[in-house]
Amino acid sequence: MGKTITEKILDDHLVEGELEPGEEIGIEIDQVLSQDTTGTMVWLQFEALGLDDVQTELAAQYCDHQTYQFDFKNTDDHRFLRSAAGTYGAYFSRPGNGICHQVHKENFAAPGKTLLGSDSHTPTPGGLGELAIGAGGLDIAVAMGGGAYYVEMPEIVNVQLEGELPEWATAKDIALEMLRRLTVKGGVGKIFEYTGEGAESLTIPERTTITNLGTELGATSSIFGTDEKTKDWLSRIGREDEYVELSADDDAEYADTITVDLSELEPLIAKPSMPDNVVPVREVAGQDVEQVMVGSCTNGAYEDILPAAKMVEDREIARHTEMIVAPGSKQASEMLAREGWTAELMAAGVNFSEATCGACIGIGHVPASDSVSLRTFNRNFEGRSGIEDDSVFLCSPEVAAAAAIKGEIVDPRDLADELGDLEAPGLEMGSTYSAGMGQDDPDIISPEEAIDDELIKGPNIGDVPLKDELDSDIEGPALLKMEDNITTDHIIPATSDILKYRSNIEKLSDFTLSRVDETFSQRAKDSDGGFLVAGENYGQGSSREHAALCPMYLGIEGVLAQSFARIHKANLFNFGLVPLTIDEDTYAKIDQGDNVEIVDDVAEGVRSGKETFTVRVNDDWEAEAHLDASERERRILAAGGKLSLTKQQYEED
Ligand code: MIC
Ligand code: SF4
Repeated sequence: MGKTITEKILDDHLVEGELEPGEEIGIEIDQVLSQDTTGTMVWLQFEALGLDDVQTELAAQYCDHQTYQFDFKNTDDHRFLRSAAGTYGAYFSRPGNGICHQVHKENFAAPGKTLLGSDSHTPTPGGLGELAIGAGGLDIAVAMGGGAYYVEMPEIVNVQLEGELPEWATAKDIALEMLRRLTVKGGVGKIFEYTGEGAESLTIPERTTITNLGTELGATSSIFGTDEKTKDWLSRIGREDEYVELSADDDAEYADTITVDLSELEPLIAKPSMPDNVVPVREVAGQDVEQVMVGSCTNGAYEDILPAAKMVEDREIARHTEMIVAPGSKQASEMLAREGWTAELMAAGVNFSEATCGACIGIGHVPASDSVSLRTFNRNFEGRSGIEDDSVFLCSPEVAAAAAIKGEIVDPRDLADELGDLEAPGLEMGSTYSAGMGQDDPDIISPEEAIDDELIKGPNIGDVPLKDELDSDIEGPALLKMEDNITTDHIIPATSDILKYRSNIEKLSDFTLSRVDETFSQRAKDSDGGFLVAGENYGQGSSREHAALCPMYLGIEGVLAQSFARIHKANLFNFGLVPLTIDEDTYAKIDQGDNVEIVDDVAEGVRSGKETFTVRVNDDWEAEAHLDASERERRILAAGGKLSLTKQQYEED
């Protein structure tokens, strides 16, 4: 039987298990990446594991989320990361050099390789044919130490792209169409493989926009094969020798096939406050827009910003609208400057941000109260922009630029009719990439050029908390009951006042679930253990392991939810919290404050492979709760988390 692209890469990297959907597999990791806000824990855990050197082909540490360094704590974090990269042998990308996904794509991502990253949008270089997966920091630390990465073998779904995009429809609209059809849960347990003549017609920046947004579907990863376009892109940046041919066999078998006819697509937009709240732009046209942002790790390449620049060239953006370009990398900023587009954008009234995540997580450019912000980003979860009742729409750079010109949401086709001289910019590749970036970039410090050879820890950098072995009796109050689709932004928000504590769990845990209930962390501290209760897709969004680590630190022992997001569930195991699945009726019946007792011996049940546990609520009624865990995950849980277990294993070896 023929193989899919994913199966070919997995076959080359498989160290344990079989490629059967649902089975746990262990794979060898070639490259790892981490960023500043998850990276501090990655290296603290690497240190706690007693590891000496990076064992993967390549590790790269980026500083991208908190580059404004509002507080010395951010700067100390960055210095600690530089010292860790130097001490252990990773590349270090300096603050301001750009967002990890864009910079990694430009410098290191290579077809046929595996990449594991402590950020949920790690799958971005899937557009180049790399099999890239997001995970929690502890998984990254273990992989960097040479350990395999374990994941449930996903179903491989083929997305057949037919036809070609019409004028004004873009790669962003392909991704938004996928979200409209499948929702934010539609990709859980899946890898999407994009093939067909439509896929071949897309350039690398367009493909990486689609693979980046696969994360919003909840997918394990998304990938394209390689072809002339891949070769051309790699040769533009002086890495043509890294090209490998990669395509699915003609008789490859997929779990499912989704067909998207590109010629039928039109400009789309995701309304507040979920990326799957997608409608045609025309449906929401006419709303006043106060802010437009073009950039981020989704649409922050030079080729993403260029269409917006061409649209505003020789025009002025509306007086009451602010337009900000937030390039994904310094490379993109540099090319815009070299090719004259920075001046054009400025002349039109556009402002620039440095190449940082910034506004995407509520750091800078917070929208005014009760106003509409149009962004080319990938997430618009409520409150993420830095203001609680925000109104953030997600769209393509073309739709964003059209709104900036008109001052209101408008389908660019209608704006073109109205203005008479506005042409669809189309996509043009840049011609001034600097070749061999990874080697020559002054903002990337290679392991050979390392500045430090020991860790430098400022006063805010804390220790990694450890949990005891799993108890036999688990009983406590349902400390908080939450709804469906609770994001990690709800559990541990990412705004600047909180982000500075990512390396200080004691402080950070005070903010746990504060966006849902301000009194939560105090209540958890006052209680001797307890549970969280949630609906479907609990923990969707980011890879931040702090969303499991902080509840663990506060003494939470388990989460009862209707379903879990993939990375968050793995993080719960990694920090020794029991993730139990309950049905809709049980969810509806449990109230906040109810006493929940797991009737069975939990430690024994976890060890022996027990799948169904009985929960007794208020000594009054009972229900079933399920533990869906591999043998390895059970060992992790029983040991009180992956750090304890891995340390034990290293000691035994
Ligand atoms: C995000 O987009 O939510 C983040 C901020 O990049 C996170 C990582 C983090 O919380 O540090 C992610 O996507 O994993
Ligand atoms: Fe940064 Fe936003 Fe991308 Fe996360 S989604 S990596 S915060 S730009």
